[in-house]
Amino acid sequence: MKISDFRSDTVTKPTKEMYEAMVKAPVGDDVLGDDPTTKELEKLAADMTDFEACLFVPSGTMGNAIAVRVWAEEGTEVIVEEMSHLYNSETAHLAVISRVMPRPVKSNRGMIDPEDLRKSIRFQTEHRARTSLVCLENTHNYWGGKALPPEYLEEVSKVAKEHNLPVHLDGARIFNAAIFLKRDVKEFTKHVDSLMFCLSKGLSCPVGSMLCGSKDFIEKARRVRKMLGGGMRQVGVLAACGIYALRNMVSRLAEDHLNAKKLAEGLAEIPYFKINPDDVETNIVIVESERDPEEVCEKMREKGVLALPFGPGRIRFVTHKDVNEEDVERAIKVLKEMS
Ligand code: TLP
Repeated sequence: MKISDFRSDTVTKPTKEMYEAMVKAPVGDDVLGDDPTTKELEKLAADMTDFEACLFVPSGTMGNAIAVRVWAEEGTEVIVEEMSHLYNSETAHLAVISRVMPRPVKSNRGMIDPEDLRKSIRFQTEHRARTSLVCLENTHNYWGGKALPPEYLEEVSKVAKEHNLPVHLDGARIFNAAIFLKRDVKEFTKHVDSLMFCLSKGLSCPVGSMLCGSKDFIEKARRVRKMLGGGMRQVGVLAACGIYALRNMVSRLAEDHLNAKKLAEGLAEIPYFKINPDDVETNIVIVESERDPEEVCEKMREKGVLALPFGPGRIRFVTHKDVNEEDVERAIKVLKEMS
């Protein structure tokens, strides 16, 4: 049976060109600093994001964990948006690896009000831990792929700077934000001190994320990556896919956004779903379901359509290069038949 897989953009398979690039990639031992392809990817990512340096890491989670560990002294507080991936879905590395206290702050569509941010910043006293870092997410996964505009990041950065705080951006899908808002990725990155973005999501690489920052930050990050067991050897075979993706896979994200919109329009017609298609900006579609999400997803699976139960009363569909308009139509048809 043909499968239409909307569970995540992480399910994307490498392209034929990526496999070819893997075969041709010159490699060396990257822990010894000898892998030319990884160096090329790190340089390309730094150029595209306008940071001094970048580091190839195995996953987005490790990239975020390293960033927090580098920026935040143990026993301090890290401000996180309440629904962020970093706070909710990275198996508590804030507590376990960095030994910091998360201070979750409410937001509207992933955007913490700068005034609320200001009020959440704490100074050290005999009783209190000081704030050491502010983390944001763009696009925002659990808010349904919302894109945070550069102007908002600028406002946040202003407040953070007033208090001498670095800002880390979980930009797992920053290129989706850039494509949706029709802005260069550099316009976002100039307002943050470090960025993590994923190659293994909509950009379709098999593995890998990039951590970007100053030379000093990346030097420290390299040590933490090694400590966490993320130093890799002939990793140029994977970096080669990243180079291909950054050069060729970014602009096509617009197609995923179009398909997500079409999917949302169809899902809006299902009687037991609630969704406003106007809210869908990028490639993530989250519907509220009156029927049990687990049961709905199981029934869809039987018909070859996959989506993820996404918390109480919610189901998430993600569009990506390996689902097309036909898959979208099929998903809507299957759901209509189920109602
Ligand atoms: N997100 C995954 C799941 O964990 C939910 C997905 O399918 O969307 N930041 C953001 C905003 C993410 O969405 C994810 C992965 C990560 C970080 C972590 O990346 P990985 O999976 O590479 O560790």
